[in-house]
Amino acid sequence: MRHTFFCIDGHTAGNPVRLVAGGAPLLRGQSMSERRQDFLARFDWIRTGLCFEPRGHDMMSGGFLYPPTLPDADIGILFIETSGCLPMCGHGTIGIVTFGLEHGLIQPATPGRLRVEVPAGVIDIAYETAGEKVTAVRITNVPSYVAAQGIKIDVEGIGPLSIDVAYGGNYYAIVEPQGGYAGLDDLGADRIIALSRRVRAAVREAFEPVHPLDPTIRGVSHVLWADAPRGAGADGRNAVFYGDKAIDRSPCGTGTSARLAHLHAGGRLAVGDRFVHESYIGSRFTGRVEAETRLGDTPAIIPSIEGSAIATGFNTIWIDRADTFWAGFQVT
Ligand code: PYC
Repeated sequence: MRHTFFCIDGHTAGNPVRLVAGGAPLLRGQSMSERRQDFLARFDWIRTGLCFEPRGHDMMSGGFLYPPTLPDADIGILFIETSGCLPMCGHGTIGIVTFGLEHGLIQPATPGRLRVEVPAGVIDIAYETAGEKVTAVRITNVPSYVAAQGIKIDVEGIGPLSIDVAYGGNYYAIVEPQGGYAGLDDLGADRIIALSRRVRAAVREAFEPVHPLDPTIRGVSHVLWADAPRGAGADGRNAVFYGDKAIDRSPCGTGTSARLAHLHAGGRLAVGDRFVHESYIGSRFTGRVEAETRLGDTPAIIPSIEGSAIATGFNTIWIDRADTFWAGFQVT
């Protein structure tokens, strides 16, 4: 049996986004969080088939548009990527919203604004256009907070590290320059990947964060290596590791949100402060601490992230059950 998926492919600040515009499965659930669980239980082969080789690659990431479950939302998004279905994805949202608007798949009630339901909650979008193009997307993200500070681990190849864990839609182990970590250029891409796997495993052994309001969101999934900025006008640089072999080519929307919460908790950013974040390849998002809030009993912030995306083409992908590799594969 052949399953056909009509996709708009592109990238946000260099990281891939595959908007699956046709072929989304019908999902059960009263919220995008419940639909995420249903997708993972019954349709995860669509994610692996579209994200893993031979139809995808180690960094592949994207999502589907759904009607929202909430009356005041314009649209719902379910994210897919190599590591699973993320509760929230910043670069993915910027790409999906851009491609959806440019191709008439999203019809905003108020031009320039969208309310989007994602598994992690509800986010607000403000976007700018020039003619037919969407030129900038600002996400006012879900409440973000610091879950743990000063977790001590000892990692083969880099030595003792002190790690903080922060949430920005996913949970991040944040590594700031210290001891054996002198900065991103000192490590290089191959070592970042090898060390990130060990850092994530060690942090997972030490601590499991659980979202205060949604227990289905738990556990450290990403590692954010923080560094000083490289280019003029930037405030910081990072490399975010996800899946098993990926470094985000964008500055990472949920990673930047977690970093804003982290810097705010440490008194290094105040409400209203902007933070221009560079990615490993030098692309940028502009973050801002919009407000202080609470997530249950936990102090949190509302961060925003702004960036832009480019569509690169249409891609009609078949997953044919007669193909040995119909559900995709990864080489580890
Ligand atoms: O932009 O939030 C993000 C993201 C998560 C994983 C890769 N990018």
